[in-house]
Amino acid sequence: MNTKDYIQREEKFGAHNYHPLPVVLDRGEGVYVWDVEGKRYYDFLSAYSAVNQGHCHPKIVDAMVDQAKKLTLTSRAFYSSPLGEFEEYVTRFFGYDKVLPMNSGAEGDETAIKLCRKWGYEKKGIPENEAKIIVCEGNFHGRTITIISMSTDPDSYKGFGPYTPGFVTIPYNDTDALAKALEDPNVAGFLVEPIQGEAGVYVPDDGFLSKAFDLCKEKNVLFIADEVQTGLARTGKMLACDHEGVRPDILILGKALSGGVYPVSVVLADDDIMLCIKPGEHGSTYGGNPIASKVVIAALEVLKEENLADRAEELGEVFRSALKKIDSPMIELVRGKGLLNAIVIKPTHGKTAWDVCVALKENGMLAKPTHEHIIRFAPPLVITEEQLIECAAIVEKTLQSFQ
Ligand code: IF1
Repeated sequence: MNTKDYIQREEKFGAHNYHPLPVVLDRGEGVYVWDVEGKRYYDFLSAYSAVNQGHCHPKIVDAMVDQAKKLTLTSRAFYSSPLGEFEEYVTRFFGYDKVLPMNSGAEGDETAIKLCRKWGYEKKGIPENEAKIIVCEGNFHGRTITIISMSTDPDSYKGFGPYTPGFVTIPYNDTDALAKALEDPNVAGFLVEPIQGEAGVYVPDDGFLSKAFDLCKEKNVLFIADEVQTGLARTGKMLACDHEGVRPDILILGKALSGGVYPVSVVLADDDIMLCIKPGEHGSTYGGNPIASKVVIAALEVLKEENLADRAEELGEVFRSALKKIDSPMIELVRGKGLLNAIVIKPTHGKTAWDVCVALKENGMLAKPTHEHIIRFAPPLVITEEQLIECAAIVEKTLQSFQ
């Protein structure tokens, strides 16, 4: 079978809920992936920042395999030996009283929304069913009905109504609009991405996060950070909020929490918030399972041992300055933080970001457009400076091939 055969089989038997680049991946190691024809690529998507530690990191894979041979799933009807170890490790790692483990990032956001509403009723005294959560235009927090009810992107919400009520939308990076929205006494929380990934690596002004946090505290509103994509060393700090010294009241993590080997998400909060959810009020069959518990400990250890946040900080500067040196009319601008970067493409001769990504693939580099004119570049954080420079040269060669 060749690439075309694999694609045709997926087309025939799989739902058409994606439009992948025409490449069929078969193996991954570190910053590289290989397709079914044996061609090697630099992975500049990292499964949307789930593979920060590099593909198939041996330490994380070993943790998964070892636990998988012993005990994989108990459900939360019983205690299990790895769960407490994971809970202690993760809460100490991020400095919170408690952790609530789930599976996907969307489940992490849904959990945070339930937790925030419950806190609003029990602790802030908001009238039952009146709690509101402020969100930003251009947000992406997942694909469930409640989460798309917050979305301002028709591609996310059109055709899936009716929608969950209780969300107020303000422009991103706008603390005046936030201050105004916070005047409503029924607001329980402000849910925000420290950098908007899907919106095209939209980095807010310096000070936005800390100002927003202060405004929320003035009005007894929970600051909820969705760090599913920006967290875990990706932006040059362990959390993107760390750039401004902001400690979210509720922290949502996913993706690289498991180094891309297993779906795990968590919500972290202190007791006065977390204990608003009582036994039997929330959970999931796989939430906090033994494999997830061991995998997360290994994945977080790798981030620390390999100093991946500092690497992302340093190499991000190198990469952005290399991209800014590229002489191409197609590059409108370069933006990002750490190793979460993007270029905004000015369509030239009718060529779009998609065309550029197909050409990059031909040149041995995988990236994906977000919206029609932005290309996100997010390699595994284990990439070396030499490899990064080589990839910037691939971007230059590819863009110049369009002239
Ligand atoms: C797909 C986008 C990125 C996220 C933030 C929660 C979630 C995500 C900030 C939900 C997930 C993924 C979903 C993935 C593509 C990717 C994505 F293009 F969809 F928007 F990264 F920008 N919060 N983002 O970025 O986590 O439930 O997916 O585990 O294929 O839909 P999830």
